[in-house]
Amino acid sequence: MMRKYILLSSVLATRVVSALATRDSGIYTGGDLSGCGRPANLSSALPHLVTSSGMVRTYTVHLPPNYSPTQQYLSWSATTATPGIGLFLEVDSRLDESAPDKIVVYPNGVDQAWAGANYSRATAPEDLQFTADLLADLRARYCVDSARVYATGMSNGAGFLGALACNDTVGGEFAAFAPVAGAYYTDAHGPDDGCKPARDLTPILEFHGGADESVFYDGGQGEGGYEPPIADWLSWWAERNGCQTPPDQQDSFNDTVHHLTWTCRGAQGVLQHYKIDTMINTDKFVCPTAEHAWPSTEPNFSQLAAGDVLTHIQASEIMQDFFRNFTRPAVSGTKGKPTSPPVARSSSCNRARYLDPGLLAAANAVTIAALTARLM
Ligand SMILES: *[C@@H]1O[C@H](CO)[C@@H](O)[C@H](O)[C@H]1NC(C)=O
Ligand SMILES: *[C@@H]1O[C@H](CO)[C@@H](O)[C@H](O)[C@H]1NC(C)=O
Ligand SMILES: *[C@@H]1O[C@H](CO)[C@@H](O)[C@H](O)[C@H]1NC(C)=O
Ligand SMILES: *[C@@H]1O[C@H](CO)[C@@H](O)[C@H](O)[C@H]1NC(C)=O
Ligand SMILES: *[C@@H]1O[C@H](CO)[C@@H](O)[C@H](O)[C@H]1NC(C)=O
Ligand SMILES: CC(=O)N[C@H]1CO[C@H](CO)[C@@H](O)[C@@H]1O
Repeated sequence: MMRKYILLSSVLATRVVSALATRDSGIYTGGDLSGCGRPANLSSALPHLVTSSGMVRTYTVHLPPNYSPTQQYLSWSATTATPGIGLFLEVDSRLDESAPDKIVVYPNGVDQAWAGANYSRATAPEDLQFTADLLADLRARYCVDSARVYATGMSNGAGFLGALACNDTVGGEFAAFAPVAGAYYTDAHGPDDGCKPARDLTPILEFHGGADESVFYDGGQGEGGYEPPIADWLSWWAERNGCQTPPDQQDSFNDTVHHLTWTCRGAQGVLQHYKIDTMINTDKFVCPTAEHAWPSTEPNFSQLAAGDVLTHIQASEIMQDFFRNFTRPAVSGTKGKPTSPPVARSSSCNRARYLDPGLLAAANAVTIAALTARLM
């Protein structure tokens, strides 16, 4: 595993050097390394506590099984769907398996929700500050490569990534974003709607079900307020990133999966999108048309909750390839100049399913099983 990681990082390093040959700034090297050299308790599955904006916030961490405190690791931060319990997404997305050589972090939302929705208890400034405080805490505990910190999330958690990508301080800590089925409440009114990305290229990969009945593909009044149409939200990011339009489009699986790729300021694939017309390729059960799920070729919790079974694509794998292509550039000299290529109607059925105590209990049982497996 470690050997594989080193190989990967040297491949990345090679690519980084050649991509940067024409720029006067290298990759970001200013990260806090105080957690390096500090032994970690590999058997602890307890959440970490962080006081942020006067609240005690929590997050759990999945370390690589052979974590070495002297090795700098990539880190993924995964914000959850409603209910915003980090472990729910951990089991659901199987990120720990998809990214076994990474530190994967699962922050918990306040009252199980992330900022932006009208049902969220934390405000966007509070959740942004929590993200900053969490990163500081993480770097003090573990050995984190600050040039390679990424964010993913689902639903309400993915919507919060929309706010994060629009933030020029803590948002700038992330090299790339991969929201799944996001409800972008905080970025819903056009390209200049207070969005201040940290750099002139913000790598984003969005996955969305075309028939999502919880966070509508075509936007409108959602469960937590007005949601922008996904095509509009993508067009705003295309504008912010200086992308060529229209994007390249590839249709697959009998024209049910559509992959859009934009070239932005000369860099290919900075903005990408998968529209999945139907999240179902076998049986339907439970609640037949919710389509609000983490795309996976193997059944999982959000699919079960949405009444879906299998999708044609595996989002966790695709986002890993995407993240691998991007590294956070150096702090100076990246904003406002031409860049070289980047481094590297709500369904009550669905909502009810998410909150169904039986399903939650099942999820908790799976979570406990996963944790037990990890302790062994
Ligand atoms: C590691 O974590 C486990 C489980 O939380 C705990 O029982 C154990 O005491 C911890 N070990 C150390 C050395 O802190
Ligand atoms: C970005 O987030 C920080 C919290 O870390 C906050 O203080 C700042 O106001 C935010 N900036 C924008 C443009 O939202
Ligand atoms: C949140 O917004 C939705 C959609 O606009 C609305 O139906 C709902 O009543 C709002 N809820 C609260 C608590 O404001
Ligand atoms: C496309 O549809 C045909 C006929 O329904 C089916 O046999 C085939 O397996 C489908 N291909 C894919 C990739 O889904
Ligand atoms: C990552 O970059 C490689 C090389 O440029 C490219 O072939 C691949 O499609 C990219 N992957 C993603 C998910 O963008
Ligand atoms: C609820 C559910 O189906 N969870 C599954 C998610 O995927 C993992 C790995 O395949 C399964 O072990 C879980 O049971």
